[in-house]
Amino acid sequence: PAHAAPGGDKEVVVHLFQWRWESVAAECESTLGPNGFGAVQVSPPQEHVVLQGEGYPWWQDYQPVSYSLDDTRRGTRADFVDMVDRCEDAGVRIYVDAVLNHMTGSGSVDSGPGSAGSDYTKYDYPGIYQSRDFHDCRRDISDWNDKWEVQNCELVGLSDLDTSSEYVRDRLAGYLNELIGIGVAGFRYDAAKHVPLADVQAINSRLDDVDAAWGGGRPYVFQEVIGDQTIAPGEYVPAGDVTEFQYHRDISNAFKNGDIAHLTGLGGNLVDGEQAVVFVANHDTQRSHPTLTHTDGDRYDLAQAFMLAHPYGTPKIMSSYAWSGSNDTGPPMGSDGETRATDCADARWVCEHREVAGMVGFRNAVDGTSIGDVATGSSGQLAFARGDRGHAAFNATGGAWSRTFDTDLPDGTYCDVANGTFVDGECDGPSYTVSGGSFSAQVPADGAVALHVAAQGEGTG
Ligand code: LAG
Ligand code: CA
Repeated sequence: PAHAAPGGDKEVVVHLFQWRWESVAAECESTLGPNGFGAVQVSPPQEHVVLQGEGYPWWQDYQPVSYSLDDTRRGTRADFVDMVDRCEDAGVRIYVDAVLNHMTGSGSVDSGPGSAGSDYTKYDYPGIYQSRDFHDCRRDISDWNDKWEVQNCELVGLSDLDTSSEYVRDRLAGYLNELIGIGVAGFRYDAAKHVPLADVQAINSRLDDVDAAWGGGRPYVFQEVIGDQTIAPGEYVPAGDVTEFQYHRDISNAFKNGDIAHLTGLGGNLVDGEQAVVFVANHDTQRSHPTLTHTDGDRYDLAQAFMLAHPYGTPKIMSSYAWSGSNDTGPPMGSDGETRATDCADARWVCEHREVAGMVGFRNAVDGTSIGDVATGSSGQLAFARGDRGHAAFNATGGAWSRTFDTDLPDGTYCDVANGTFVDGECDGPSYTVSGGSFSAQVPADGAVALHVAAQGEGTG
């Protein structure tokens, strides 16, 4: 293929939004590796603007000042390198959120220094880019039906790189290759539809192969393409996987409305699952289209669990911090805007990926199977087999769902990984017995039950 598949037999990605590098490393060791997560999407690691007058918003990161990794609000270059190494030792890849389309806009500070001390003004980044490296359309995109404007004018006023230039392509690829040299295994291309496909492909063609630890092949690339009437996500498939926003809308609405019984087949109009990165919510939709987010509690966790159990796409789990008031509010931070270490016991860090950690093993164990026996109750209830390797039931209603499910699972005692984890042979959730091709379960209100062949044994929960 033109591009790599996600992490081998472990494809689940978690977005540890705004986490410090040392906190990501600790999470790889304590939780992500042991539960079988394949990769972490980390927030942009390049030097960014520092907007004290705007309260150090989270979106500082999306305004690059240089490609220095020396000092972001999440740590130093040494911290970043240490994170990549420690996650690799835990079997977890790092995917970097790569901002390729633009540099800075305007804000409370229109000129430097950036987070690592570099001087800049809009269209002038000494030693990196000067005015001639930016597109000439120096105004906001106004007509979103005009593809030329979408790709050549400015996205929310951000200086738009002339990605048709060989120099700019070399610069961008140089940044990505430095990351690959450190051991980064893949990238999310931010705002990919604002970069012409040919330019994305020209950048891809300059990339090195990944570290031997990850098989030495092509880096995994997934592109953020918010499809609309002008640009369909499928257009970017030749350059890598694409984010499937229609899936996000369908799934979050279905779970919000308790209307999930029809979801085995999903809807039409989705890109091929082999090329789709899927999610219930991301850091933008949880702010701008908060259909179903961590603030919805169990119902949202249930949707993320369903996504992990259903075979379509490469699942990306969101891990958020809590905020109130303005959507600009940054993560827990010190008075200088430096992000604090994550503490999942502190309610300011939501850590919702931990609520579905057991389901990651389910996804890994049923790899290669399709949906088998389907059972429904009310419109809010759905259960399905994944071949003879797994069986899961989802209940998006306010009352328990009790029934006996026909299954192809072999006889035995299974850990319920929707309500616990299975690590090193230890099940800390409840367990169920399959006998003669069926099991009986009481699926909790706004909850699930999930059994798979790689998690067998008596539970303690
Ligand atoms: C993305 N994907 O295409 C990111 O997922 C999204 O979070 C980024 O927007 C966007 N593209 C640009 O990389 C975020 C915030 C914006 C913010 C922007 C730049 O959602 O609100 O814009 O990052 O920091 C901010 C202000 C704007 C202002 C702009 C330029 O909110 O009002 O015009 O900065 O100064
Ligand atoms: Ca552009």
